[in-house]
Amino acid sequence: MLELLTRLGLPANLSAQGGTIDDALVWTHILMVILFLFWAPFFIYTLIRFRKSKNPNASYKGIRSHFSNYMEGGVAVFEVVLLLGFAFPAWELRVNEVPPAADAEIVRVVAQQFKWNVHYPGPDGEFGRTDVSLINDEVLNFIGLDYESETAKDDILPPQGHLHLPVDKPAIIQLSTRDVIHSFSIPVMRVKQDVIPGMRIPVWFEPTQTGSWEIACAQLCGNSHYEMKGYIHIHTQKGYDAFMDALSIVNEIDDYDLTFEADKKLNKVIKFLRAGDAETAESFAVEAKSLAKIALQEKEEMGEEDEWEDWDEWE
Ligand SMILES: [Cu+2]
Repeated sequence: MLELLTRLGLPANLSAQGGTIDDALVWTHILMVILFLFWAPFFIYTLIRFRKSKNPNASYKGIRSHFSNYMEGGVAVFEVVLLLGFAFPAWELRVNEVPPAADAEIVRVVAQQFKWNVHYPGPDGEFGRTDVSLINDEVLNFIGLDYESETAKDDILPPQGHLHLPVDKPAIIQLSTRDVIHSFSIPVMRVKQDVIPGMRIPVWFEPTQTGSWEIACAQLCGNSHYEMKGYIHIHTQKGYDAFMDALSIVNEIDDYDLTFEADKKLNKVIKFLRAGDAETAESFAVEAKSLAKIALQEKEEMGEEDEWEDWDEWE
């Protein structure tokens, strides 16, 4: 049945915890197929058997047998089994058996019309303070990060719409939104969660395969809802570590002329993950990291003086 559903368009499950969702899907479809095989012929039979030309007058007695009661009872029992046997345990796994934070990647995702903002705590493991009053799209501070706060200094904010994670490690995503209700949906991870204003809602999943897939917004959130598309990139652990280190250094340097080469390699990582080649992606991530380190050295050697010299020329 799962194979049939996959052929009909169900995306592959590439997560460790998604199997419970698929079980519930499969058994729901089995019940529906059984119901269809009984009800559809029965419906056609009644259309012919009780047609107006043969039955000009309605029967005031109706059916006397209890057969239909037993059938309805059977369907109800099946539905109880679906709920108690599949849906409740899947939900329990999702909300009660969250992996311990120490063994997981913890990332914040902040939704906005019509983008996904991804926020990593950086090496210190602590998210910098955020405040809605600090949100300023013109200086690209989409989540209102307080750059004055000590814990914010090492935070990593990749380009909007790109979520990076390592393979075979649970990820806990803390969801929040700047504006309206959105819905964070990654079909291949069997994750879909509404993002509600004023709340921070955790979801978790464990990717089991490297590569790149789509994140969708599954809640009609405004007139450009259709373009609220993001990407989830699953790296090897080594590739992920190097990629995040490189990204962190590039953010710190904050000078495109210096980080141009490293940026090019970072783009290559994404390109190769999309093509399903995580090994090549990993080697590009390692290269990006060393290029970023070189750029950082260059910046330090240049020092602050040069910047002021440039400034004088303009005056
Ligand atoms: Cu949305």
